[in-house]
Amino acid sequence: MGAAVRTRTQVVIIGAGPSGLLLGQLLHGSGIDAVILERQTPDYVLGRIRAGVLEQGTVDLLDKVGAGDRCAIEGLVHGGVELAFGGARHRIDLSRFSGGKHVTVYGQTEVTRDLMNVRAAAGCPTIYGAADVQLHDFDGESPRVSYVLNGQTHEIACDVIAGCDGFHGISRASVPASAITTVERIYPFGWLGVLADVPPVSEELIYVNHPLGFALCSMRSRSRSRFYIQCELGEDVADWSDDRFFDALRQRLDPEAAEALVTGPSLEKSVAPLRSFVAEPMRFGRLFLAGDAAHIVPPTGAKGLNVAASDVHYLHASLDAHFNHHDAAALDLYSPRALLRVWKAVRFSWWMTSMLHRFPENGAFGQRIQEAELSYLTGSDAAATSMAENYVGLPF
Ligand code: RFL
Ligand code: PHB
Repeated sequence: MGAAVRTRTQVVIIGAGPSGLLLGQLLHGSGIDAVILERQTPDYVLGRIRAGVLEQGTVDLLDKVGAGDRCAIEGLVHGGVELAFGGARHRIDLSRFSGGKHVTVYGQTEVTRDLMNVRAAAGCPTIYGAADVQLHDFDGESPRVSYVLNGQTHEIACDVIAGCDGFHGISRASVPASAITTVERIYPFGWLGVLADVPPVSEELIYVNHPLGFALCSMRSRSRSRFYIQCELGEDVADWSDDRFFDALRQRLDPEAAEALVTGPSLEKSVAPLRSFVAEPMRFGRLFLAGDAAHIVPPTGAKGLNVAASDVHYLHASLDAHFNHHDAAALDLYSPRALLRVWKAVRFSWWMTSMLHRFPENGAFGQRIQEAELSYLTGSDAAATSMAENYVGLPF
């Protein structure tokens, strides 16, 4: 291997998931140069089926970078969600209890595709297939990032590194253990998810608490559904035929929803573990973490992608003030501002998870307490208001 190819930019962004792509376009809009390094290919990134629910703040950020047109047309606006327990469904009127707000159902795959397209149209550089990404000297004023592409080593000098490389990325792992505090809760179950080209069970999402375990009927469009059921940790998808999955789902639904469930061949089937995780602080010298690189929430509150978007909003604000307004204190503001909102999303996601899943160790008492909480939530304006303002998204 010959000498490294050396270049320079203002910000190196590691990871071309939604966090990295959104940050890249916000920086572009502020005239700040950035290069994105992504380990995988574009098709691999687009193949991950994940989030489905966008807060208005996330939609506004997509609009701001010019990536919101398709979401405005194809996104499904939902003013409520349904909670099912004790064999019946109850609607939480999100709009009524949040002063007229709503969420938009639009898949993460499509968010990523739209961001990729605006980035390509703007001619901004993303390097896919970047192997062996390494972060250097971010404790000083002149950080560098090296990577290998097609056998050639490259090195980019920069002012700031943005670690947007997800939970298993290299950025957080590069921070000395003595400089970082992490807290974690691993839940004793996972979600088995299926994507299928069948119409949704209902107009809105149905979150189900059932003695057999949690279930969720979500959607991507009027003809494509996304379903989840609570499963054992380490469950092998190979053991779950489509028939077995839909039978287990149907058992957890109320009679009307079970009747409305249309089944069809799965387009995708996967198991996800459930975890709450926060790394603090979110800044180490000239390295800033955003999105899943810094924190994970269980998907029950639909918060992961949305809190990634608010991180990116705060990080962009700090970088804009630093580069364009020479504000010496701006970089210090990022981590404390972002963490305030992160912890509220962590709390809400933990609460939704605790209320809706079967925890074997809590037994019959735990199940009855959950049903009492759901009954209170669906019968009290005060409780419904608290859920609604969190579900539609706290302000940022
Ligand atoms: P991502 O999406 O993981 O992207 C990180 C990118 O970094 C790349 N990478 C590297 N690149 C270079 N060098 C390295 N060493 C690298 N290591 C990693 C990766 O290839 C990848 O492309 O993180 P990001 O951008 O922070 O985005 C976070 C969201 O993906 C995540 O929070 C959500 O998907 C969470 N989530 C949900 N969030 C919601 O807001 N609403 C939902 O309804 C929702 N549902 C979900 C979810 C996550 C789920 N799973 C599978 C975890 C449902 C599920 C089942
Ligand atoms: C999804 O559609 O994938 C989805 C929706 C709501 C959640 C989690 C996932 O809480």
